[in-house]
Amino acid sequence: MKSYKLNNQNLAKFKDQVAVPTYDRSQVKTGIVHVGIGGFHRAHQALYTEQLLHNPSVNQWGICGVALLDFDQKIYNTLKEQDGLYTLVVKELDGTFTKRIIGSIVECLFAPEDPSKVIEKMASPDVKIITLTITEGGYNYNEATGEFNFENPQIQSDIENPQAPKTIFGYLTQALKLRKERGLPGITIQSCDNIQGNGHMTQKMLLSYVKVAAPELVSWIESNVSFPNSMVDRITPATAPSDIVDLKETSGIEDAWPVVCEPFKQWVIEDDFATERPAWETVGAQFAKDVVPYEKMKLSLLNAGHSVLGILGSLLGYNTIDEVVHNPNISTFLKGYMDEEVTPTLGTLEGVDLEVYKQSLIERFGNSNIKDQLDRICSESSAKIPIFMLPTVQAQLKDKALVKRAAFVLAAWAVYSIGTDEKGKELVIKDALKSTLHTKAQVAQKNPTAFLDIETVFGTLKESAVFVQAYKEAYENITTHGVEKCVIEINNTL
Ligand code: CS2
Repeated sequence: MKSYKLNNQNLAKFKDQVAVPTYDRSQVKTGIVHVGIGGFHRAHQALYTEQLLHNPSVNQWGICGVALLDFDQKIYNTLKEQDGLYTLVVKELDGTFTKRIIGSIVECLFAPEDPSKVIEKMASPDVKIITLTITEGGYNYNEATGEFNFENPQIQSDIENPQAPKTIFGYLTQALKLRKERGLPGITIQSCDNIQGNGHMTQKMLLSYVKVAAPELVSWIESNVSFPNSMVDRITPATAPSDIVDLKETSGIEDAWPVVCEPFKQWVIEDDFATERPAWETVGAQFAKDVVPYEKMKLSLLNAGHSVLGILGSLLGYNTIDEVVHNPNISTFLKGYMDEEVTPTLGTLEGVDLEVYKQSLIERFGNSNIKDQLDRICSESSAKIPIFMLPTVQAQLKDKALVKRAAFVLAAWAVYSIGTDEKGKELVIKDALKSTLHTKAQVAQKNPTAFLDIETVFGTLKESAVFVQAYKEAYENITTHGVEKCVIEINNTL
């Protein structure tokens, strides 16, 4: 099949192959600045917004995608080259692929190249919402103190050089300063990261920073900026080189960075916007008064479920989530974890059938077309575990209830952090705390609880004698018998 580069000029060539934007992109104004244009944003919010822009009366909600870190240069260059266009490939359960070219990212900025452009854009009167996918670690939260981490050298640099920020907190502060000085209306800052109370977290962290960096701004923010919580969901594995080739060969689209994802998607947003907001509910999102229960359910079942499968599966030598969940011993273990250690902490969730939800997760994890890599799941575990798993452990400990499976997974993480799987193959570990995890994991070989000393991850968990006992037992068992035998034993006895 003849193929063409994906860009504005060639867009019409693809319309017989896949869905393309049929609205006039040149007429779309930027109403949203989004920071963090990775796969998840492009599979989720940018798609909802794409669908919205097909409504002829909507042209004010185009997205300006901001690449914040040096590391993000590649996606910036790609999107710039492609006029912001990219292909979303949904890998259906039956093995077919549904493809669609997305045009909702109408502008792109690379922050390290020119910070002032990003600050000006965030301060533009047309921009009503700044959305974020900056990852769990991006919020600069210290698990040990429960506070903002002022020790971070980048934060110190932002305080000293406010005009050339490096972190999201520096950018937001400068932009809000301009908005206040120019007498502009308030703005909404909406987190789309996997964090319990992600809006509250953004608000708390930003205000902590502003109190030190620009105290005169605090009361303006308190009265003019809103921080809605939201629950976001769509499994989006990393794009594989074969996805790029496949798209070119089957649809004639030369896209340097398409996004692949599962069919399921969900977005529940707290209806708390400072000014106008897009009618995302017309394209499948839900607006709710209180999203906290939905967030809790999703983080502690889906995301924690991923971590369980990722850590155990990596030690067993698997590569993708579907492979692990198709091992019946592991899926029974996961089901036990969900039913006996997570469900009791969730209370009643109005309008949600938890049994159906848990079953649907096992099915989604089992989608063998999307090949969700364990390396992706286990990356940055030091930021994920405290959010996905530890609140559940703490709640269970408080109720004097079961923590055995969670303790087992955390002990397995300590073994994983040594750096090789059970067959001796090296593990690819990507984590901001990689060297600390590794050092503690090595000490843990003689003294297993040394791993729990990492306070920024575990907080005060090691003070629980009940937990420590379960963890130590699990550690000994894993290193003596291997993960699978232990899992079978737990499945048979609990
Ligand atoms: C995953 C998430 O990163 C992870 O550990 O659990 O990226 C997950 O795929 C998404 O949150 C799904 O909505």
